[in-house]
Amino acid sequence: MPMIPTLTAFERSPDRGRGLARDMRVRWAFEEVGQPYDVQLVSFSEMKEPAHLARHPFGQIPTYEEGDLTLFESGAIILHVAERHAGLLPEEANARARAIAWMFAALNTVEPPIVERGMAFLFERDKSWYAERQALLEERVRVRLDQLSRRLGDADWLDGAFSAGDLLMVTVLRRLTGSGHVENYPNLAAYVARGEARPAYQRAFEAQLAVFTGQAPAPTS
Ligand code: GTB
Repeated sequence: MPMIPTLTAFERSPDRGRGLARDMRVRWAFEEVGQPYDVQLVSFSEMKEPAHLARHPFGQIPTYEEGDLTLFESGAIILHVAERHAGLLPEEANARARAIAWMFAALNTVEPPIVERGMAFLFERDKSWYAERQALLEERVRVRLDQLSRRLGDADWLDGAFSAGDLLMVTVLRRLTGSGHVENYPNLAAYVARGEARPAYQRAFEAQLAVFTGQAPAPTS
């Protein structure tokens, strides 16, 4: 009997079901490969208690538990899922290595300036120096989007077929929702929309939204 992995997610996501927290990307990966999963919802206080700190040293979500394996870090979880199921990484060795490079690029090169911008907006907006800092942060995001847009060009995905690299990149770009940044690059806006249009994305989105609305997601065939 195969074990069903359990993912942890916010009991009350501050994004009110917009799918911006990092459980969304793991849900999407599970849906892409057809892996059923359970979700354990955790409150902000539970995340800092010993039971959750044993799963996640930094007291965050998401985590992954399957049998005697516990993982944290959304990228590591998705790599684990992608290595064990077809659908998120190419078979051919070099193409697979390049797709993994895009996973790291999403998390290490594109996400940091986006998160930094978001954190400054949330926590530093009332500081006297915010306007000056904001200009720097906006510029850093623009530089990365410019580079990414040029590399994507008119391709559908970053390197051939859709991969875990695209999955992560789309979720990272979604964190700019409402900022107008992505809309400045029609090819990136279309890229995000292509990701969001995937049936697996939509099932994952509905499932995380149901946590917020309290309604079970519609059954899928
Ligand atoms: N590097 C880790 C990973 O990729 O898994 C980062 C994990 C992380 O930042 N988790 C956040 C968390 O648990 C949730 S996703 N924070 C609680 C804490 O640190 O105490 C970040 C997030 C939260 C909320 C929104 N939102 O509301 O829009 C978006 C993103």
